[in-house]
Amino acid sequence: MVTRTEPNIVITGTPGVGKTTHCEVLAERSGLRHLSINQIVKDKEAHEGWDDEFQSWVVDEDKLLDAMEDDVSKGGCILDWHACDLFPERWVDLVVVLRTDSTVLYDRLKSRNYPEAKLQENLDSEIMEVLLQEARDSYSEEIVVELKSDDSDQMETNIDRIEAWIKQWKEDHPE
Ligand code: DAT
Repeated sequence: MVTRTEPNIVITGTPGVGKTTHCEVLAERSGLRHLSINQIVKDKEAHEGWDDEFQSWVVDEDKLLDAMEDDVSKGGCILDWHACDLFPERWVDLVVVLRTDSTVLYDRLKSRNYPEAKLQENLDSEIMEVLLQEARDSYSEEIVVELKSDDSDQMETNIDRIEAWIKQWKEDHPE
C-alpha cells in the first residue's frame, strides 16, 4: 500500500552519465527533493572508510538506509546514486537508468581526472550495461526506464518525460 502523495524516483547509472545534472534540473522544475546519496554517505558517515584505489567510500548500506528512511518514506525524493539494488522496492516508484555512449563518457570521466583503474572500470560497466541489469534484476520491469544522456537535447527530453510521469503519478494517487 503506497501512502505517499508524491513519488520517489531513483536516477541511476554509471558515474558521469548525468545523474546529478538531471536530478538538479528535475528537482527545480518538479519541487521534488534531490537526495545525493554520496552526500548522505559523507554527512552521516555511512561508510567503513575510503578506498584509495577506486577513490570512493566503502558504503555501510544498513547505516545509509537507516539515515534515509524517514525522509524517503514521506515521498517526493529523487535518489541520485550509481547503484540501485540496495533501495527497498517499497520505496521506489520509478527507476531511471541513464546511458551514455562510451566515447562521450570517456571524455567526461577523463576531465574528472579519474585514476586509470576507476576510469576503466566505469567504462566497462557502462558497456556491459551493469546498472541497467541491476535495475532490471531489482525492480519490476514496468518501473524501469532506460534513457540516453549524450547531449543536452536528450537531457531536456528526459526531464520532460519524467515531469510528465510525475504529473500522471500524482493524478493516479490523489491525496
Ligand atoms: P553523474 O552524476 O552521473 O556522475 P554528472 O551529472 O556529474 O554525472 O555529469 C557529468 C558531466 O557530464 C557534467 O559535466 C555534465 C555533463 N553531462 C551529463 N549529462 C549530460 C548531457 N545529457 N548533456 C550534456 N552534458 C552532460
